[in-house]
Amino acid sequence: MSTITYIGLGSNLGDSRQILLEAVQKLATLGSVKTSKLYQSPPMGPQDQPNYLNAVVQLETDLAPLLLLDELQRFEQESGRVRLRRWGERTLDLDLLVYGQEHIQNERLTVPHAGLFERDFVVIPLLDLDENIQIKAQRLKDLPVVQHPSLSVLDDETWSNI
Ligand code: PH2
Ligand code: MG
Ligand code: MG
Repeated sequence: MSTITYIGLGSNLGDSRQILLEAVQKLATLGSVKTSKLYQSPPMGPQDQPNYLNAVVQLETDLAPLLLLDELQRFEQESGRVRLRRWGERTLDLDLLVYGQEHIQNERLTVPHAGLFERDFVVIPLLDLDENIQIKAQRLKDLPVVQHPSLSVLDDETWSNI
């Protein structure tokens, strides 16, 4: 039985657009994917780091949550992941945001992702994929971050060619 999941993609080191493109192609080996628009977003956390490219992928997959997490971490490593500091610059970040309706809390994983509701670079791309999406009974389009987003669209849904 397959599950609808959402994966957050971020990069602000290296050729970020190419890195995210390759990440989408790898995610497509795990199930069927749809991509949000591609965004440029000012850094949350330390301000002395480059802007991020951000997007969200909807992935319908048969993988169980921790097996999916293993794959995401493998893809991060394969991209030559560099992570210099907490909330700091990185080559590729793949965050498991949502896994069906499940609430998961263990030493490796918190799903739905903590802090999701405050991050415009996650909420706005999620709304591209499902304008009526609800997480923990919260309609994302009603969230305050939707009113004054700080991110800008770099490209429409066709950026990944998927
Ligand atoms: N990721 C971080 C820290 N800060 N800022 C933006 N705009 N986008 C991100 O994806 C991001 C961030 C660590 O994962
Ligand atoms: Mg992250
Ligand atoms: Mg992460």
